[in-house]
Amino acid sequence: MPSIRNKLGAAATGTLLTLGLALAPTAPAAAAADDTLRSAARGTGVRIGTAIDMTALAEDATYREIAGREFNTVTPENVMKWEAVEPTRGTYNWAPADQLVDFARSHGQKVRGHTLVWHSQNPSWLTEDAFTPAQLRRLLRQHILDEVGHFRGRIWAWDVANEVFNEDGTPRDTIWLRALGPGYIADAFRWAHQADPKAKLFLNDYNVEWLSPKSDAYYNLIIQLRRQGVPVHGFGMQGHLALQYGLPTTVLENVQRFDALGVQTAFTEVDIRMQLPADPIKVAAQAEGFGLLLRACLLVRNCVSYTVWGFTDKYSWVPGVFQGEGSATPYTEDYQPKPAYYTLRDTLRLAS
Ligand code: 9MR
Repeated sequence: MPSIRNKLGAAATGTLLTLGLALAPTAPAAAAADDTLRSAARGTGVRIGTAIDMTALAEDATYREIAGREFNTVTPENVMKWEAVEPTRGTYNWAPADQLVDFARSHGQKVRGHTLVWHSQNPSWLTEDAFTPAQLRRLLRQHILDEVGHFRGRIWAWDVANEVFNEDGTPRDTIWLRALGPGYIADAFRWAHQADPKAKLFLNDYNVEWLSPKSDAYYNLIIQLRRQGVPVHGFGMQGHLALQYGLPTTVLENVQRFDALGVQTAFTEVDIRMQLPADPIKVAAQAEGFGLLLRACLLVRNCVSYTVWGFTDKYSWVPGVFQGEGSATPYTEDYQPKPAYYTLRDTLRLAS
């Protein structure tokens, strides 16, 4: 069977020739609306999303065009994190996050809010001062009520608590665990629910896409929270994979067990990095990985979205953090779709 890419390429070329037009070199930016990921996702019950870098969105017209055209949900990569919204104690800066919410609204996209309680990207005034546990609890409560309240009615789903477990399934040692004990997680969900009763509230982490002590910890936590009546609605699996460790084999079983609990699931930050340079085998393996996670999502009832952590290598976080690694997203730095892009679209089409 010819690849989707070839089939579409031939069709598109034919149409353009009939019209007497030349194929523009910037073919990806000029793709017809019906050839997009979001049109392929229509009818599948799964939204297709991307993290958005607000600087790129403001400065790069091609980035903006593809972001608006290909995806029907977006997640702010950084601008809703605590250090971004409250850099100085008591002074909020909502402007960049508001801009994203406006962009989403004008492009018919839902927004995943990210993230309310985390050990990272907290403002220095919060982490460096010697607050008492009672003060920290009040600060966390106020932060959640203020932020969720600010966006009330405009956020589809919140990553309420992010990365709260270690690899062995023990609670991660954070400022919150130390001061407030493990109950801070339930509190965070209750406060978020109070501030926006309609938003879907998620736990979110990496290395939880397969069966492991870490994903077991989330499975057990969700059971426990729901038994206590805590409003937890979903489990987000980030999906930061690396080809050199191999593709995981128990993703479907893992997603299925969360699905059976009756909570929503989502792949929230998918990217698949590799040791550079890329070569055709790595590129093919990467496409397989993107497809593997998407198929697992499409095969269960309550998996609601699949978000890539940036759609172009041009702004990916990976090379800055993992030396010698990169090429982790579905588009090259100059916006050429990779096999991973076509695998995503092909897979969505099979399910629609
Ligand atoms: O992509 C984000 C990058 O720009 C930030 O510098 C980094 C800081 O920790 O956070 C990155 O996003 C992370 C996300 O918020 C949570 N899961 C892991 C992501 C990659 O580090």
